[in-house]
Amino acid sequence: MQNEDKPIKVSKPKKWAAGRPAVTSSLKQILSTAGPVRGTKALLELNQTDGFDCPSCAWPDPDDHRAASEFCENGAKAVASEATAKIVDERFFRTHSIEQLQAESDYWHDQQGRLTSPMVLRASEGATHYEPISWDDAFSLIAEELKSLDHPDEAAFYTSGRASNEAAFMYQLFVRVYGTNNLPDCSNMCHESSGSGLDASIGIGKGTVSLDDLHEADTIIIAGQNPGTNHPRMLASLEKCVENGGKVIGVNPLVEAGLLAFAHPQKISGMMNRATPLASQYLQVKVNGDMALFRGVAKSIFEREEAKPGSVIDSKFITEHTAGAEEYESAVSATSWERILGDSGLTREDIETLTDTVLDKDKKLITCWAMGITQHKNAVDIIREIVNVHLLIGAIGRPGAGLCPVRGHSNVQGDRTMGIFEKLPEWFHLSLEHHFKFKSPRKHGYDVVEAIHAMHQGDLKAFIALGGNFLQAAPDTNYTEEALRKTNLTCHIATKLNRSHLVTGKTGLILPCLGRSDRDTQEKGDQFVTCENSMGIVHSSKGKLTPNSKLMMSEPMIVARMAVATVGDTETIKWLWMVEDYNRIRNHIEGVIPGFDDYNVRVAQPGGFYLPNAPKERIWNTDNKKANFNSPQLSIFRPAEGRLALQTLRSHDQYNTTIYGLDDRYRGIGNNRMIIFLNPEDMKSRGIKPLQELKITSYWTDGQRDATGFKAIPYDMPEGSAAAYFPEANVLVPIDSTADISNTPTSKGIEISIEAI
Ligand SMILES: Nc1nc2c(c(=O)[nH]1)N[C@H]1C(S)=C(S)[C@@H](COP(=O)(O)OP(=O)(O)OC[C@H]3O[C@@H](n4cnc5c(=O)[nH]c(N)nc54)[C@H](O)[C@@H]3O)O[C@H]1N2
Ligand SMILES: Nc1nc2c(c(=O)[nH]1)N[C@H]1C(S)=C(S)[C@@H](COP(=O)(O)OP(=O)(O)OC[C@H]3O[C@@H](n4cnc5c(=O)[nH]c(N)nc54)[C@H](O)[C@@H]3O)O[C@H]1N2
Ligand SMILES: [Mo]
Repeated sequence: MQNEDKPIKVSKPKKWAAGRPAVTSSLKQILSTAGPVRGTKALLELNQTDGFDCPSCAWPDPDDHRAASEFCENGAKAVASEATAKIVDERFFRTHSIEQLQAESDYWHDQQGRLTSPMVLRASEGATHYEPISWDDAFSLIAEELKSLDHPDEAAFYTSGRASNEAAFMYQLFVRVYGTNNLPDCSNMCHESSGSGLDASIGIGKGTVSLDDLHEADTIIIAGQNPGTNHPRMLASLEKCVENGGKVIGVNPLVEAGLLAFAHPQKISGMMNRATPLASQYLQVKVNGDMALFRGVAKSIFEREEAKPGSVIDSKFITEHTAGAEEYESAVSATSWERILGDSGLTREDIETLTDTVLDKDKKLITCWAMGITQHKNAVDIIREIVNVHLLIGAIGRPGAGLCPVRGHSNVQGDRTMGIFEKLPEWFHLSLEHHFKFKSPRKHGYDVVEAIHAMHQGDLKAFIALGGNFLQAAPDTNYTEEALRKTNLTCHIATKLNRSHLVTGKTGLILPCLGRSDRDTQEKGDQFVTCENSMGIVHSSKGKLTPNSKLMMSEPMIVARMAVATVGDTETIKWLWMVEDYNRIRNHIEGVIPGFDDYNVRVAQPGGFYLPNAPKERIWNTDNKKANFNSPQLSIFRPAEGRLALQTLRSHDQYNTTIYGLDDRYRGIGNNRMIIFLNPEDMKSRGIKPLQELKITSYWTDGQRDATGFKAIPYDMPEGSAAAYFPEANVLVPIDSTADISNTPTSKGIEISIEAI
């Protein structure tokens, strides 16, 4: 479905990332999509202190020196996609039926341009096309539906991580005043496991390092993350670390070009394609072999300490700051080397070499991770095992050392800080109640997977989404589609057309909103919004481009209008007054959430400000006020005999469900997304030839799921593993296959078999 007619091209995977090809690719994309004038203006404003924040990933900008081109290839693609001059307007919907739109690919959808008018699909009345609707009527329709429900818990309010702090704060406030905590968000499918694991271990669900720490680290381990594609600006920090004498270690079943070497596109040497080697050691773990690897490092550390007491472990730190070290030591000694090597797929030498590096110099260790860790059944335990290793050597809360979950969406961390959370902590409810004088509901809401089930069972009747592409991002596409169709109302606040807009409840609404790059003018003049990046820095973002249509509305305004129509103003909450000047929203945020003192003053400073982060000061806000070791038995996802472990990942030409192109340049794939990477031996033993078309079957306790049309690509990866692209492979992810504790779909650990067709 995602392919154009051109034949698939397969070439050798690349050995380095960025350089001139990245610059050429960004320019090509921005010129063809946004045009020279709009495109150049957009790029010049991107990530400048007075410009707008890149809508792509959450990697921070340098605190001090920013190049005139402080963006990466994939940031440029994201901006090009948003800044396009093409529009999807009333005429577009008049000439394209839902059926026609459904037959088109996600790639085609994104290419059509920006949504510019509010539209309604009256599906239950047999409508075949979206029709125009006025903003007033759209808000009345939403309010009528929400007010007609038996209970506010029959509605759910999804958020994708691009929403600004201001939009997110208003949204969660509206939802709680309305009376529910049904606030599922993309985080539930993303770093929820990091939040759960880190909260239990160190008392905060966020990372503990800054860019300076990365630059001065002795060792940076990068596990389950592909920064060359998904956080390209991170490569500049890794290069700095290496130039300063640090080492980078890659942990990944696939050899990812961006971890091998980097040609800095803002340096002359980089533009000459001269690349700095990055990873000094590359560990091709088995899919889900990471917990065993980190346990192996811990075992080696204990053994070395025993051989030379007092030389390896940071006993002072452990005594002063941690709990559970003894249990952990027993758990580690009860784990055999045989098990560690079997589960990780690595050799003893691999693990000893890694331990040498970790213990070298001042033991300034940083571990970075992303979806290759968080989207597994035992994700929370893997993350806590990573923390265990850091605690053993005191590699947290000191310069150059700490934990670095690398967040995805550009403001996903900020949205959670603002209260987009179905399990909001009690202090936050109390603070909202104190500040706004209303009764905040306490019953926990649905997360993403629970919301899908609730829709399926008829318990959720209205689904409103502040951004995102719920249908394509969620697991088990067919089941999710059935669920969405059972609702009365689906409503998407969106910038671009996507497949979720085509699978509606009885009535479907599309509300076109401004994006990051668009100028946002309200009653008191042009506004800026604020975002929090992966390192807890809150900074401003001001759109500069003229919006494609006067009909488009800002997200805070859409939320305010929805709230006015549904719950109305109260003594303390004046919705429209708040959006006249976003400083007023920020004043309310300051009144509710700690760490935002003098918000408007501090965020006006170039670069913004850091939110407080207790573990950086070695303060642990856990129940026992200690950093906690976690001592479970080793766990691993192991498919049955003859089956494979499938992980679903991103190509170089996509932003989650938004497909910018059909190539995956670093992995050597051109013109096609319907592929499955396989180990050559696994192919041989099954008699599968390169490019042969396969049927993939996934297995779960509730039965099997099939997907067809995936071409086999032999690739350097451990036996027993397979990889296919998200979202095409989401049909295979069973709805109930989720991580323990965090309930995140196990998008990186799916049991499959393959068969030639
Ligand atoms: N250009 C671009 N940028 C993005 C995004 C995008 O789609 N495009 N998405 C954004 C979002 S929301 C997110 S969350 C991040 C995602 O950033 P990543 O987490 O880097 O994204 P994935 O492609 O899912 O990559 C997962 C990596 O983990 C590896 N992996 C899979 N299973 C395992 C395992 O068991 N162990 C180990 N060690 N590795 C494993 C895969 O081989 C792959 O390299 O990027 C953000 N930035
Ligand atoms: N199998 C599998 N599934 C996965 C993953 C995986 O690795 N494998 N990754 C998961 C992860 S990490 C994530 S974060 C989720 C992503 O889930 P989502 O965040 O729901 O998906 P996106 O593709 O980022 O959403 C893209 C849509 O957002 C809208 N949009 C873009 N910018 C804006 C804006 O500024 N405002 C508004 N209102 N709308 C905007 C556009 O209409 C666009 O079509 O997917 C998850 N699903
Ligand atoms: Mo994500």
